Amino acid sequence: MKIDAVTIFPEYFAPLKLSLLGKAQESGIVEFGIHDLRSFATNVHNQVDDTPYGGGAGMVMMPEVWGKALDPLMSAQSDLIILTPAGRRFDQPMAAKFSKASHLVFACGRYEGIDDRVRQHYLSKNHRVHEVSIGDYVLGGGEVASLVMIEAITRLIPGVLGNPESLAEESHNQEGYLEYPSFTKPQNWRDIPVPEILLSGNHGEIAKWRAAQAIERAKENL
Ligand code: 6GU
Repeated sequence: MKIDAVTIFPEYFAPLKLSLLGKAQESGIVEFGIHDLRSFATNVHNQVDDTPYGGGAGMVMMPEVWGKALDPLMSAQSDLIILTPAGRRFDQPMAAKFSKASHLVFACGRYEGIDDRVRQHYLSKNHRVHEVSIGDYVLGGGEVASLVMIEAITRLIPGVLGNPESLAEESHNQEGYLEYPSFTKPQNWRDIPVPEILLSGNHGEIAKWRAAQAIERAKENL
């Protein structure tokens, strides 16, 4: 999979070198391209935003610079993801769908967002365009949201996780991300023992107990 991101803060994407994502890149399963939006600015001050038509607070990112950045990236294989708190909420099923894509382009908005004609233009050229949010809170920009999405998506690509069984087990529960509580050594820690059932070796009963615990935990965290 190829993943491109366009941003005025390329340094935000330094963590892509680490851990799972770093290894996935080294092994050639994913390839990242990080592009500095400002390098596509056309005016002398490298300005990428301007005041909104119709008035109001904040600044809006200008379409011309976004067009220049995105045109060379977009092809028939591309899904354009525009990060915005007004977008559709990112979840595990969406991550699973994007993990089957061949090319993702993340457009990281800052300020009050990107001139809407950028979205309209790529839609009109028959590209797949998605406005996505990662949750009901407002971030300073789409960079961190992109990182969240990239991590959730790439770990679902075959070969990225060292142990494919962890993926298989996750998708066992229909939600795909409901989890039971986990325990490891020692058997007793600060007077808290590991639940007896987990030491029983009875895999049928353990599976039942874990399913019940997962539901209990989900209720508590509602
Ligand atoms: Cl994608 N962008 C911004 N700026 N804030 C957010 C978000 C995205 N998702 C949740 N909050």
